[in-house]
Amino acid sequence: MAKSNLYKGLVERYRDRLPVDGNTPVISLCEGDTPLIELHNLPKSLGLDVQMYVKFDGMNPTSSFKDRGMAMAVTKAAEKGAKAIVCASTGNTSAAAAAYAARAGMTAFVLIPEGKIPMGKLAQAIAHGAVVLQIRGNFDDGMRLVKEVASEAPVEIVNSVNPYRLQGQKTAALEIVEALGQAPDYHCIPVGNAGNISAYWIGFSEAAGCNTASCTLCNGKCPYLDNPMTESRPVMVGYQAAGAAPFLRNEPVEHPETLATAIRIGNPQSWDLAKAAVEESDGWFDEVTDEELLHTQSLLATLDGVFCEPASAVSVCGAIRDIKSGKIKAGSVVTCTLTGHGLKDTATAIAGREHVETINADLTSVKGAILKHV
Ligand code: AN7
Repeated sequence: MAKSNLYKGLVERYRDRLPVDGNTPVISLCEGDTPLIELHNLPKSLGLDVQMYVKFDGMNPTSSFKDRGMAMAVTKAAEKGAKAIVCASTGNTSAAAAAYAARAGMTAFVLIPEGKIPMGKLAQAIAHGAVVLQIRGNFDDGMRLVKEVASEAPVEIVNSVNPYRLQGQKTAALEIVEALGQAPDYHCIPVGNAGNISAYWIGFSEAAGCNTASCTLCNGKCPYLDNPMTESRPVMVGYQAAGAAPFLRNEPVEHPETLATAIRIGNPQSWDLAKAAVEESDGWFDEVTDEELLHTQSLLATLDGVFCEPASAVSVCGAIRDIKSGKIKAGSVVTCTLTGHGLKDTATAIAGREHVETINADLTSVKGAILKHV
């Protein structure tokens, strides 16, 4: 048989950069290899003098970036012979955990905050057969319980406190460097539990052959020092929703609130790693309001045809503001992660908008409606 060119997912793709060997049973749904889309109309219509790209990680198998980390975490759980995994989640982690557990023949237990995850994400967890435990509490309560229960029951934690999650997620940064042929000048990213910004920093650092304290597996001694893919690392900019912005307050937020439910998190687990990423890169954290992020979600969808979920839009939302103010310098290459797909949460996307006209089923009415708009 001819050699197959089938893409087999990021663990195979980056096997030499991930903690796997020939005996590791790789669990994959062909995650990764997501598009890096250059925005044309949005920067033009806002008069932004930068090259702006979005890494659309909503184009993963369960429609969020979580698949990258989950592929690696479930692969390592399978290697250990685990039968069950557990996570707390604002929705996307639970969807990914449910799907990868199904693929691995494991049971997924997911703890979600009651009434605070969108139907798309809940449907995924149910569809893939996870045991869905809705708790009377928020994500941070769930996270605490997951850590406690994992020491008393035979389950592997697959939240990003599991270092294999970050190893899987670093591959997004590697893909960006490969696609651009260099590192971007700035990388903008939504921050909730703060795993992803930490993972990108590991990836960008590895790509540039630099040490970073954030790389928890190589303990600050990068094995790729002699083999860099690019010369520089980007400035890392982390954006949070204003009602759930512990990095701006410099302390946990007890009652986080935002319409961007994915990042409704007050006590980020990767606090130190995310801080280090921002400090080492001369970057910063900032916050955007719900109104601003929903407006940006709509701009992306209507101007450039990219439909991301509300939490994802905070990266582009913050970037727009910082480009306008000159904090992000004119002429820069700016990449923004869009962490999840808009179809995850359709209710929030269309709330309060005049989106449908009802007309009679005759030619006059259809023609009249069209002529009104052109
Ligand atoms: C769309 O699913 O924490 O800063 O439990 O779903 O790495 O936490 C989701 C997080 C951004 C924040 N965008 O990433 C969960 C969960 C979307 C997300 C984030 C999340 P981290």
